[in-house]
Parts: sequence; C-alpha cells; structure tokens
Amino acid sequence: MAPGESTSALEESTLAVGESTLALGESRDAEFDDGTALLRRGTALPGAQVLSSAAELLSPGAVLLSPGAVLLSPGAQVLSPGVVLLSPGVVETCTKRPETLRARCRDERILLVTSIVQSARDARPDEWWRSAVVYQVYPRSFADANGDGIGDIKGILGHLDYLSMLGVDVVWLSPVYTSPQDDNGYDISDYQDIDPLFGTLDDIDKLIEELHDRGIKLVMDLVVNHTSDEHAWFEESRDPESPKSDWYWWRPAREGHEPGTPGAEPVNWGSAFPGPAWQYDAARGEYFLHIFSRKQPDLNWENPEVRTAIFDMMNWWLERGVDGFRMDVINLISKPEVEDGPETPGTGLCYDLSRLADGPRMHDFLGEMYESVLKGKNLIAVGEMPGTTLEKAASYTDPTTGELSMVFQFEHVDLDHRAGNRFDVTDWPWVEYKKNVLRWQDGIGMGWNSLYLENHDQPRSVSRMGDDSPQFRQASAKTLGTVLHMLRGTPYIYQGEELGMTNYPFEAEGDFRDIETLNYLHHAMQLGAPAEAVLPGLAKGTRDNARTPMQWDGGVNAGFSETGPWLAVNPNASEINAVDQIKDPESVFHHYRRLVQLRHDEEVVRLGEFALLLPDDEQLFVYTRTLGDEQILVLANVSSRPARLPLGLPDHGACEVLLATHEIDDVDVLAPWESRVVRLS
Ligand code: TEU
Ligand code: CA
Repeated sequence: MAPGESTSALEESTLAVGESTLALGESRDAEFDDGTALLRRGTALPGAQVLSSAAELLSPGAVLLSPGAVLLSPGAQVLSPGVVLLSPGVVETCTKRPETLRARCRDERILLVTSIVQSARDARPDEWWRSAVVYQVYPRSFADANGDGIGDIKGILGHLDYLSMLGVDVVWLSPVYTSPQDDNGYDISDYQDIDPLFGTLDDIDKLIEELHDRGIKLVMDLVVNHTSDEHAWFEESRDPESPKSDWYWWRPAREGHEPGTPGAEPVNWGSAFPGPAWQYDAARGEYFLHIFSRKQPDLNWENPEVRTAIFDMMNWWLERGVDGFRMDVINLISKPEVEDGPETPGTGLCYDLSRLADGPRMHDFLGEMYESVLKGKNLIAVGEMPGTTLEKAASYTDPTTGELSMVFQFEHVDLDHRAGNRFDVTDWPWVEYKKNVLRWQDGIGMGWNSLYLENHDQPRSVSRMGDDSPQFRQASAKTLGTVLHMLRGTPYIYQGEELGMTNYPFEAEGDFRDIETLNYLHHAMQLGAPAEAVLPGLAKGTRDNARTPMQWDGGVNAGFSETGPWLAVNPNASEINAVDQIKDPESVFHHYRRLVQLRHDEEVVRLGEFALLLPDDEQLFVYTRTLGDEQILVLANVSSRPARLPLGLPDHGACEVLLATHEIDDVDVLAPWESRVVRLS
C-alpha cells in the first residue's frame, strides 16, 4: 500500500504485499523477500484484529494488537495506534508520520499494520460472555426463605423475576457448599454437596433449571486454592502415612525452634487475615500453610492427584448444568519457593501477598484445567487474581493461548488503601482511577476485562467513590454505574449495587461478623492499639459493608427475612429498597436496567475501542467508544460540585442522548454527579 493510501482497501481484508499478505481467516507462513520466516503461526480471525496474538511477527512473544501497530522487538506489545511497548514494561509513544514509520519498519523488517480489517473482534459463539452482564448473589445476604435469618437458595428462587426485570445474563453465586462457615463459605468441607444452611442439591438443580428457563446462566464459585480444615482430604492429610499426606503444604518447624512456639513457623509468610500463615498441627508434628484463615489450609497443586480430584469435581458440576466458574484466588495455586520474604516493617512477618501470586506453574495448572474441564464447552471462566499484573492478565485471557475468559484484577480497588491497608482508607483518587482504567482498557490486548466496583469483599461504591448523602446518593449511584458499564469488558453488578445501597454505620466490635475484620481488630489490639482508634477505619473498609441484608422493601428486616438477620439491616432500608425503586422510573434500579439494555442493544458499547479524554481532570470522567464509524461519548461529573465542560470535546450538543441521569438544562455544564451517554455517530 503506497504511503497515504486510505485504509478502506484493507477493509476488503487483505494486507498489502511486502508487509505480509493474509486473507481474513487464512493462516500460513509468510515470507519476506529475504526469505526469513516472518510469520510462523498467524491467523486472521474473522472480524478480529488482523493477527491473533499467537502470531509471532518478528520474534516470539511479539503481539500485534491494533492499527498503526509497530512491532519493534521480542515481547513488544502495541497497546494502541501509535503507542508502542518496545519490550515488556518499556512504552514509547510513536507519533511519527506513517511514511517514516513505514521506512523504519522496512529497515527494521517490521510488519506495519495500518488498519484493522474489522475493528473489533465480534463475540464468537463460545465467547458469549463478551456481551453479557453478570449479577453476583451473596447467598447469606440475598433472601431468607425459611426464617432463620440467613439467606438461602429458596430465597433466591423467590426473586428470579427481579433478576429477569433487571435484564442480567448471568448469575454468579458465591459459595453454598457444605462449610463450617469460618469465612462464610469460602472454606469448603464438601465440594459436591450444599450446606443445609443454604438448602439441598435439589434446590440448586431447581435454581439451574429456573435460571435457564429465563435465559440466565449460572456461574458457581470455585474455591480450590484451599479447603476447609474440616474437609475429609485435610483430615486424612494430617496423617503423614496417609495417601493424602502430600495434598497440602506441610513443613517442619524452623530449624532450632521448638515446634508450636512463636517464631517456629517454617518461614515468615503473613496471612491475609493477619498473623502467621503457618499453623502447627500437633497430630502431624508439622506446620500447614493457610494464606487465609487457620481453617482454610492451602491445597498442594503440585500434586497431580489434587488436580485430578478438582477437575473431576468441576466436571461433576458441569454435568449438573452450571455454565462456568468464578475461581477464588486462583493465581495463588502455584506457590513460590518456601523461603522467608522481606519483612513488612513492624510486623515480624512478610505480608506482601503479591509475592505468593502468579507462581511459576500457573499456565501449567490452568492449561491442564483448560484441557480437562473448560475446553470447547462454551463456558465462562473468571479468575479472581489479587496481586496480578496487566501483563499476566493479558496472558491468562488471551483467546488463543490463555485459559480464562477474564480475571478480577485488584489494582483499582486498592487505590484508596493507604500503604495497602484496606482499613486505612483515603478519599477516592479519581484521576488515578481513570489512568488505571485507561491502562487496562488499552493494555488487555486480545484478552478481556471484567468490570467491577463492588463485590462481597469491597465496601459499597456509592459511599466509597460516590456521595451517599441524601442529596447526591441517587445521582452518584447512577453515575458510578454509567462510567463502569460503558467501558469495554464484562460488567458485574453486586447485589444491592443496582439500588445504590450504602455502607453501614458500624460503631462497635459487636456490629461486625467478617473474620478478616475481626482478626484485624484483635491483631491491632494485641499490638497495643485501642479499639476506638481502629473502629473508624474498620467501619470504612470492612467487607461487612457489602454483606448487610438485601433491601427488598422498607418493612421489617427490609423484606430479607421474617426473623432477625445474621447481620443487621442498614437503617436506610426505608429510603433505599427494591419495591420503591421498581415503582419509580427515575430510580437507580431503572438506570441499571437501562445500562444493561444499552449493552444488549449497542455493539459499540460491547466492543468499541476505548479512548480517555481529560485524563487529569479531577471532576470529569469523559471517554469515547468507537466501533468502525459508530462512536459514543460518555460524559460524567464525578464530584458534588457543578462542572463546566471544557472546550475541545467532541461537539455533542445536538446528538442523540442514549442515557442521562438529569434533565439537560445546559449542554456545557454537568450538575453534581450528572452523567450522559451520547451517540456522536
Ligand atoms: O478474596 C480474596 C482476596 O484477596 C481479598 O479480597 C480478600 O478477601 C481480602 O479482603 C484481602 O484483603 C477471596 C474471596 O473473595 C474472599 O471472600 C475470601 O475471603 C478469600 O478469597 C479466601 O477464600
Ligand atoms: Ca434461611
């Protein structure tokens, strides 16, 4: 293609000779006139970007991601037009004019892709989740049908019409398996049975059936980094002679230390629920690893028998009709060398969880899971990955080499944690958050992002990122939904988020139930901190903020249960509840229903390229999504003060407004927490 030649030619899905010629869908070796093998494995996926990430253009690991891509070296990733990642970690903005780029490419024998044949990769049938919206149910707190104050499966069955009305495509169900509930079910003692607290296997079969009847899929929570210490596998493993003796991480006491005494732990790893991550077991005479609570011993995935047992269990659930898995802390299953880590100042332990994340055998283990369980079954597989990186996430979710549909990354939900401490919360840093969004929207490449602000481990977003005062609660809840749901990726709605539920006014130790929160309080008090000094931080950062009962109506126990619930209902249920909001077309509920509809109706929302505008503006969160010649503009004021739109934004005054939180009095001014989605073309 001669310099300056329009890209339209390429829309006929060919690439000019000399820069490698591939017809869409074709894959073959490409030769340069000097005979070097240029392209060993290349596939132009229908509707996808030109070459799959499996294409090794110049050398292994080179990935071609989008138009104007220039590949400069092994492992180089091109993030977006003109932006070049020279090699992992090194980014250089390439604003050179095409012909200069071309010359450079020719000299450096680099393939220059000048446009995307078909802009966005349309969802292949086995990638339905690229167009889906997921709703997370935390069973303990959703709805109680048998009056014991704890939510259950029959309670969920009683509210499926509500989920159909919201329009969601998938339900992610947090654990309902047999469990002593030390960590509310994330400590499983039998993977193939339902805890009587929540119901029976018949109840779950009914839930699968009734959801499917409504065209809604069910994703189960897969908690296999650890089991409960009451799981038969662990009880057996405590016997060093048993065939399962190596199913967990057992180590002798530290050299020269009396087993069971402080400091005798094998190495200085700290647990996420603080304190040492190693517990002495007198019966076995050794320590076992538990990254989370003492009742959550880590499984030894190095042992192939462990992997087989887990894959068999996963296939058992798939045969029962579930449509995929959300995989709990799945990037912790491959452990690093068991050796001391750098001490976290003032603690005597190493609390850096990221050191235990994304170990050397992650792709081995996930690859085996993919081959033995996931492959070719049209499933959704979401990996929860605390401490993972953009590069790692891109590798796990790459459609041709990765094993997962998407991951839950944690970078954004740690942004307001002072020194990584979730109980020492700052104001929400919007400018940093926008930059984080840009990095992941651009950097995930061929992979795919999950989109979330809330889940059962995070405080309520309207209180944390928005403004939960009576004046602005509704508007900020809606606008947080707008800025999240208009991004590229799969959005997750956590129960109550669609109502704008807020944090709870926790005041005393007795108000909390969460093991992480109570452990942190007791640990801080052991270190001499007065409870009243710790409580305010706990109230802000506790996971219990997400776990207060669902507010169905303004009545007794907010319609969650007839008897006193396991965790107190938020006193603002009389103002914030589903029944009232369903009746009010201006409610947060109906705003979320429209957000879900917009994603279902608009391909540009599902697949359009993301571009951030005004990155450094403290008040405004503005971006576009572009798909071919379609473009939408998202305008949001993320502050409690009016914001004037600066000059230089795409002209949108006369454009079709697809969604708005406020009557538009002045197109150039956004009211506090006002947001609009506008169709530019
Ligand atoms: O959470 C993993 C995780 O890293 C954190 O969210 C963690 O819960 C904690 O808040 C760290 O500050 C998953 C589950 O989502 C969580 O509910 C479980 O407690 C945890 O794993 C262990 O299974
Ligand atoms: Ca119940």
